[in-house]
Amino acid sequence: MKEKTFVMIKPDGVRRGLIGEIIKRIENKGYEIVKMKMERVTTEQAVYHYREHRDKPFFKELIDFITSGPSVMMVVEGDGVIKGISDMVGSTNPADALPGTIRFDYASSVTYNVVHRSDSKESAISEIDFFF
Ligand code: 3AN
Repeated sequence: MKEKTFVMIKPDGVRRGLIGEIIKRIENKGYEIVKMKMERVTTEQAVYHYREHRDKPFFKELIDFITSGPSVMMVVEGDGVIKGISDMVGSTNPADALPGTIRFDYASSVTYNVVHRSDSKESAISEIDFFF
């Protein structure tokens, strides 16, 4: 079933010149990028986006990082794209990510993990609505 998900190349991915590599993986898989923009996430957006982590000890580091430079935001469409992109991105902690996933191949830590992707149908709908 055709669906849409939200993907963001985080500031570490942009700084390290990984935009092309990540887009290539998405397109090679046959998914379609239907919207895309490059923008710095504001503090207000970051606090809302990561609200479920607001009481965690890493919250400030997370907000400082995600607002530290421009990110590339995309809406990606395809059959089963929410799970497909989650599988392509890999586990939150790169130490647990499988070889061949973006986070295994490029992420240096759980904070600097290169890409965000929606983790469910509900979050895909609300994140697309929030960022586009
Ligand atoms: P994902 O990015 O895989 O959806 P979430 O939503 O659990 O993972 O976490 C959002 C972000 O919060 C992660 N990408 C990471 O930057 C940060 N984060 C999550 N857990 C930790 C942790 N234990 N230590 C530091 N940062 C964390």
